[in-house]
Amino acid sequence: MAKKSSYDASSITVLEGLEAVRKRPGMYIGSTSRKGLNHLVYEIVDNSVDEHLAGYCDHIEVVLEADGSAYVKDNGRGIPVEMHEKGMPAERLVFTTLHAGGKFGNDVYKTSGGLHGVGSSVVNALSVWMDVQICRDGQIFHDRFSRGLPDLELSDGLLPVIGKTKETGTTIRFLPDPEIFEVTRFSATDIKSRLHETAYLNPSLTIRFEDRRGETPYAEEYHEPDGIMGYIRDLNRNKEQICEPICIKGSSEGIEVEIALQYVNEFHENVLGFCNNIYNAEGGTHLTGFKSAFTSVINNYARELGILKEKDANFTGSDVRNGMTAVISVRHPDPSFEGQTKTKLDNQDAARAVSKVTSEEVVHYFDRNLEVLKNVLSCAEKAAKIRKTEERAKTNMQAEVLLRQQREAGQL
Ligand code: TSJ
Repeated sequence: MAKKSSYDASSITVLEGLEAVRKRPGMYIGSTSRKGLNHLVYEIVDNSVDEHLAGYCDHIEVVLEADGSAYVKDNGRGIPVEMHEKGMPAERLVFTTLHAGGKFGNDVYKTSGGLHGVGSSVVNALSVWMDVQICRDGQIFHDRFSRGLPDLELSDGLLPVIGKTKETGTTIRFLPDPEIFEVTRFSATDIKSRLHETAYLNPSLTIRFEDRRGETPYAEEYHEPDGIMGYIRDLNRNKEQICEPICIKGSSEGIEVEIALQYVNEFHENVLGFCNNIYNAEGGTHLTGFKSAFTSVINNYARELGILKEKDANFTGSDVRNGMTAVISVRHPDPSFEGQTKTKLDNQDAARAVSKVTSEEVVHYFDRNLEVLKNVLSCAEKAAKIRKTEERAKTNMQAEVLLRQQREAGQL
């Protein structure tokens, strides 16, 4: 019988790492609810998106299988399989070491957010099994794990080859562990929505989704060559549009900024922020930078055009964003997050970069599109009028309450 090699220092580290993840899964994936379960898929997909951002992958396939497992397949270069200095193939390091991502001397790696940057080893630790196929150098390499631990003995530290191929790419299959998760059924709705979002943010990527759990398989493909402009168009699809969508781009301090916005006939704003492809539910510095710059640009125009007179107060931020749908997407080399769910961008340089790009490019656009500017200004005027009426009503109400209180107290 082939004996497992005795535990050396590196396998003890692996065991400790896996144990920590399985003991406190919430620390690594947020929760063990359906949300945490879906996160396993996002975490794996984000690795393929990173490969896309590095310039080597334009197709990703995500499949939910009838047995409760999922697989993610890409046409990238394939995870490196050669022996690493730690005494195992690079691929094994990726799946058994926490924070192993980005250790291949490839700077572009990890441009996408990754789930709190924890990586595929966490998904591995929280799966009953994980199966890896890598197409590279004309060969198909295979590896397999159970609850994070390698199943296969390697000879000379080489991964087994199970076939030949002309293709390159990575396929990861995994079955989430029911010992860990409260529910083990992925939400197709949530996963589809996230994949579609990823497609909007990566215009040259195609993502195919398939759900094989039902009686008849269901498949859908996401490819959004218009990027965040297409996102805005679809968010506003069934709404009355007040102006054409506006798209601005630029970069500053090494931060790339892309903004798409459009006004619709509604009395609220919908401003979404993304950093390195990850949605920032709690907003952050990119949104504050955009909002302050946009507000001051609009106020400057309003004064120039005499819409605001000398005696008038400025429009407020929410006046100028009344009816606005916007997507603010930044690429930051070293993002940091704060907040309850760590989804609030915290970098001050992002605020400066977005503010600079917004001031310059929005002015550039409106100077050439006065009709759009007029529509935007009339949205702001309408909002300001309503706000002032409400403020007056509130003041009147407070005065009435005060009067009544004084009357009842016998003071009047
Ligand atoms: F993380 C993961 F293992 F879960 C995973 C990684 C899952 C999936 C579906 C795909 C991937 C992945 C990794 N796709 N493509 C890559 N690429 C690399 O890891 C890679 C390939 C080549 C080189 C190189 O410098 O030659 C460097 C890297 C990081």
